Amino acid sequence: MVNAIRHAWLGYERYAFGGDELKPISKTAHEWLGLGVTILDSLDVLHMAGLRDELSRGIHWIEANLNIAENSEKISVFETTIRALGGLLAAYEMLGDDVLLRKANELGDRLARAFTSTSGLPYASVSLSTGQHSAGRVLLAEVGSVQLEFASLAAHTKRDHFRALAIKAFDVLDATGTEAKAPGGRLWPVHVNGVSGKSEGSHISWGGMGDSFYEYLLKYWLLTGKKHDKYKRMYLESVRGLTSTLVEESAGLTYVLKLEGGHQQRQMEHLACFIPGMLALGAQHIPEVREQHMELAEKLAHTCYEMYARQPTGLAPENVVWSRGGSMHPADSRNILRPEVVESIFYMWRFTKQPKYREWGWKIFRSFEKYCRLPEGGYAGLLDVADPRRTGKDDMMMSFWIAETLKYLLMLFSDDSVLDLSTHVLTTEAHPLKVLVNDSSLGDADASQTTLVVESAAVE
Ligand code: DMJ
Repeated sequence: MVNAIRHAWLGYERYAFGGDELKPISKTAHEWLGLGVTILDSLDVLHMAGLRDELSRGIHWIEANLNIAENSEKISVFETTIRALGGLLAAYEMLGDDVLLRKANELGDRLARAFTSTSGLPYASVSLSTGQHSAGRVLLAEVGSVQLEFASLAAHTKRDHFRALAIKAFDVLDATGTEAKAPGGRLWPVHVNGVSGKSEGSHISWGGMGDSFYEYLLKYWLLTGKKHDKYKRMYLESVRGLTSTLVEESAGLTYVLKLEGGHQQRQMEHLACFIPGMLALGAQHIPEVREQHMELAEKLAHTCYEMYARQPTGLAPENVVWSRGGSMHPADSRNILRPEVVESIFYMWRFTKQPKYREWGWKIFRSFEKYCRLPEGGYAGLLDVADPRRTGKDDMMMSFWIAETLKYLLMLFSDDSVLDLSTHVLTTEAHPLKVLVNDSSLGDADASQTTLVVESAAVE
């Protein structure tokens, strides 16, 4: 796995260093955040993989070239938070290099200008130099997946307003949501009015636009030492909504459907395959649902693996549909190197130690090697996973390929000591953040007393 991480990084370094992402076929950079985001996203995994020279070149670039204050385009608050801020914070925790925290603090200050709407929900995009921002509708996953990074930043900088700004979104969203079939179940439409904070429309999805909001309810509760039971409650309500309203079984496969205008869509995105990992993680910490959530996690992990195993390339499409006859077919045949399936396989391995999970992960890795690796450096997504010929690549190496997909694979094939899940929580971009205790939100009188200490033996 270390070889794969090095190969991906060296391709980026050779052709796109300082750009956001590598276009490995045209051998240029793809720009969209203007932050050299592959570098920020990769630091922690370079460290975990022991790639010291590569890591020090990345840090040197940050010191010399990461110019946050001159970044004038409006950029996504969510993507910048999960990839850039999360990457800086996790690397700071691992390496203790002050330059990383200084950059994180500066980035946090500039992103904070997006949290000025009347509802308190962050605007979708903001210019880091001018503070100009977008307006209008926001997405559930975007406003509901910045809380871990901002809470961790608050603890490290002892500036609690970062945490307070981000947590507002959860509190606003707690006043919305729709009832699910089961009593006590709740689901949240993916569109939210940025001004009023109210849900809009009836599009409900645990895939794109919704996904990491649900993940962050659980993970915020874990990150803050399991003391904010409100978020555990919201998490359990959401899983009750999921199980009662969105889970179906067909031809031996359990899957998660979507709702559009009240109608069921039997379509499951690769993105939704984070769910088994999330359920398995939650099950370790919430004894009253352990058995039920682990059972569903196992079934969904199997479906997600089958999304890979049933393709001629051994790689999953972006999404699949279930036909009337009950079988599963690709709907969007691309594979863009996403992590969610190996993410869930990693959690299932950690918590069950069943060898099949390593076998699944290895098969998936071999397929990525066979179809996506480019001889001169880097990896590219596939245009059609049903086409086993070795052409048809998409000329993109997304930053989450190194940050997430290869990191989850590295952890799957390493000893558990590579990352202690009782003292760390992995963000939605797979950046490990230390569990916080004694943060000011826990009722301590003085925010300046905020401390960050490692919580041990948190798994019950
Ligand atoms: C990543 O940036 C994050 O995992 C996000 O939550 C969803 N999309 C990509 C990976 O697919």
